[in-house]
Amino acid sequence: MSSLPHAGAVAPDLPTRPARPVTASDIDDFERDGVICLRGMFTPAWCELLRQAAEEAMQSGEGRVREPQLGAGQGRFYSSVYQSDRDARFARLRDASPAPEIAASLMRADTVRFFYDQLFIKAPGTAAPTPWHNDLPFWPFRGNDLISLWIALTPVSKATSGVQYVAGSHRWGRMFRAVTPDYDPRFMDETMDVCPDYGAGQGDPAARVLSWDMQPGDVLCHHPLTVHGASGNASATQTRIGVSIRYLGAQVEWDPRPHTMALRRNPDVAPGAFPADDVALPVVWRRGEGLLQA
Ligand SMILES: O=C(O)CCC(=O)C(=O)O
Repeated sequence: MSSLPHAGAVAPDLPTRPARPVTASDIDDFERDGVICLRGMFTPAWCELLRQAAEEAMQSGEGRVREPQLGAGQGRFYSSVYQSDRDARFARLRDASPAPEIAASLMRADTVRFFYDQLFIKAPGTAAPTPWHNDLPFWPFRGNDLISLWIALTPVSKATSGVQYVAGSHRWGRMFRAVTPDYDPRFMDETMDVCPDYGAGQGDPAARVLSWDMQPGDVLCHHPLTVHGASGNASATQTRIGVSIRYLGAQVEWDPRPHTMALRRNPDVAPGAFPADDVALPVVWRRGEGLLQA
C-alpha cells in the first residue's frame, strides 16, 4: 500500500482495465485525427475519487491559479502538475488504472512509461482560455509516441468549456510557440510561429475543429503535435474538471531545449537517446504483463 497521503481513501476494488477494450477502429481514428474521445472508460467510483482529490488539490494552495489579466476575475483556472507525487489517489491513476492500457493500445506500444499528470479545473464563470497550442514545443522530447489522456471528472459541455482540437494537425509536423495559460515567457520560443486561435476562426478555414460533450469517465486522447485549446468556462454553475495524464511509448528521444519544461528529475541519458530511465520515467505497463504496480 502507498505511503502517500490519502492512501486510505483508495478503494481496493477500483477497476484496473478500461471499461471496454480500445478497438482497431479507435486506433484508426486516433491516427487519422490525432485525437479521440473514448466514452465511459473510467467508472463513476474512479471519477468520484479523483474529483474529490482534484477539489482538495485546488483548495490546498499548491499548484497555480490563473485568472489572467484578460479575465474579469470572477472565475478560477487552476492547474497543478505531478499530483501523483503528493496524493495516493493520483498515484493510483498513474500506476493502477485503465489509463496505461489505453495509452499502450493507442500508441501500439509494448511498454508504457509515465511522464507526468496535470489537473485542469475551471470554475464557473472563468474567463481565462486555454490558449491554442500543441504540447511538444514545451516538452523536452521529440518523437511520435507521447500521449495525453484528458479524463473528464465532471460533465463537460463543448458549448461552454470543452477542449477543442484541430483534426489531423499532428501530421502537419508543426511546432507552435508554447503559450501556457498564464503566458509564462520561459516557455515561449520566439523562433516558433504563434498558433492561430482556431476557436476564433483563425488559421486554415478548412480546418476541422473537434470537440465533445462529455460525461465523467470519458477520455480525450491526443498526440503531442495535435493543436488544441479551450475557452474559459461560460457555465454559471458547472465546474469543469479534467486530469491529463501523459505517457511515453517506444519512439521518443530525450531532447531538452531552452524553452522546455523542467521534469521533477531528468532521465540519465544523452540527448537523442531513448529515455530509458526507470526512476525518472518509470515503466507502468508492459505487454503480456499488464500493469506492473497494480
Ligand atoms: O483542460 C484544458 O483546458 C487544457 C488541456 C490541455 O491543454 C492538455 O491536456 O494538454
